[in-house]
Amino acid sequence: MTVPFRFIHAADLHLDSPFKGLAKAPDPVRSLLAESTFAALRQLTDTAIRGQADFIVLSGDLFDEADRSLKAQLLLVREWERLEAHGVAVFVIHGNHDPLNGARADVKLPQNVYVFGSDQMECKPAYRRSGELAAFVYGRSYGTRIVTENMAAAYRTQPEGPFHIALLHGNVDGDGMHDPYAPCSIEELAGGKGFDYWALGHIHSRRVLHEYPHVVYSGNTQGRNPRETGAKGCYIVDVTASRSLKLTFAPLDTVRWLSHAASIETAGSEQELLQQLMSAAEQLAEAAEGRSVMLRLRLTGRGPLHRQLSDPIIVRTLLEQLQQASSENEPWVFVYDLTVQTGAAISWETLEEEDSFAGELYRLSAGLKADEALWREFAKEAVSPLIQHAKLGRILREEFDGLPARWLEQANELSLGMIGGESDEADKS
Ligand SMILES: [Mn+2]
Repeated sequence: MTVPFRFIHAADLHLDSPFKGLAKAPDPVRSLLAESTFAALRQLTDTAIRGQADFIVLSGDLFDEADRSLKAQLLLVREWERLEAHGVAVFVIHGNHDPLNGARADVKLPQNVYVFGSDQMECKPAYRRSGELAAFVYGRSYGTRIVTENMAAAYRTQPEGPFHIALLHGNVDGDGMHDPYAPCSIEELAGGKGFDYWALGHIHSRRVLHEYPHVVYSGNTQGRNPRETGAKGCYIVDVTASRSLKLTFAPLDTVRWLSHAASIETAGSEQELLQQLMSAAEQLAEAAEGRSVMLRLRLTGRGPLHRQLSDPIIVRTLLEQLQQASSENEPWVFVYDLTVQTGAAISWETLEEEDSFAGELYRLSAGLKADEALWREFAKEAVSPLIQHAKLGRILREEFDGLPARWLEQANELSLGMIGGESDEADKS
C-alpha cells in the first residue's frame, strides 16, 4: 500500500528556443512563436496548481542552450516560486541541451526545487502537499553535453521507498532520429530494477513504452519545428493506494505545428482549390482548440489542376493568398509551406490500350519498369547528348547504377502529365 498521489511528468521545455528560418513570417507569428516555450512553462505551472499536483518531475533540456539565457532562468524561477506558494515540489535533471557545466547567471532557486547533480544517481523523498511521504525520486543530470555511457545501468532503488520514480534523459532503444546519449534498452528499464515509473526526456514525441513498470517519454512541451507536429504537453500521473496508474495527457502548447494532406481531385480551378484549402485550414484551427497553428499543406492526389501546379508562380500565389487570409488575429493559422505532390488525372488502364503517342510512351515506361538494367541503360542513352555540357556533363558522367529507382516513376508522371495537359488544351480549341 502507498498513499495516493498525483505528479506531473514533463521534459524538453527548451526554453527560449530561437525558431530560426522564419524571417519571412509576419510579426505576430514570429513573436507568438518566440514566446511559446515560455507560455508552455506558464501553462505547466497552471496545470499543476489547478490539478493540485503534489510534485513535478522535469526530465532534462529545460533550457535550449547550454549557456542559458537570463530571461529563461528568471522566468523559470518565477514559475517555480508560484509552485512553491502552492506547496508543489519540483525535481529536475539537466540534459544534453542544458548540462550542468553550461554558463548561467547567479540565480537563487526557491526551496521547493531540487536539481540532481551529475556525479552519480541521487535519491530524494517526494511528499504529498499534505505532508505524507509519496515516493522516492531518483535522478542524475548531464555534467557535459555528450554522455554516451548507459546512465540507467547505475540506477538502484532504495528499499524503504513506497514508490520509485526515476528521471532519465536519454535514448531508449537507439532511436535513430535523436542523439545516442545515455543509451539503454527497454528490457533493462522494464526488467527487474524495481522502479515503478521511468520519467524520460530527450525524445520529443510522446510515447508510453511500457506499463507496470511505466516507461514514458512525455515529449516536449511546445513544438519547435515542422517535424514536431501535433499536441505537445505533459502527463498528469495519478497513483492510487493500490499502486495502479492513470496517465492523462495535458496539452501545454500555444502554437501547434501541423501537416495536412489535401487532395486536388475535386478542385476544378485555382480559385476552387484556394477555397478548399482555406476551409481545410479553418477546420484544423478549430481542432487545435484556440491555439494558433503553423500549417504545412501538402497537395496530393490526381486532378485537373495538376499541370497548373507545376508552375511555381501559381503555387507561390496560392501560398501568398493563404498567408494573407490568416495570421492577422489570434489564434491564427499560418501556412508556412505549400508542397505539391500531385499527379495528372490519367487513366492508366485506358492509356495501356490507347493508340496514341501517350499510350506508346506509357507502354515504353511500363516495359522499362520491369527491367532495371534496361531503364538505366535507356536513361544513359537519353542524356548522352548532354555529356559535353561543362557542368551537367560532370554529373552525367557519374555512375548510372546509382540513380534512384523513383526517378523512372517521376519521369513517367511528368512526361505523361505534360502530354495529358496538351491534349486538354487541344480539346478546348
Ligand atoms: Mn531535447
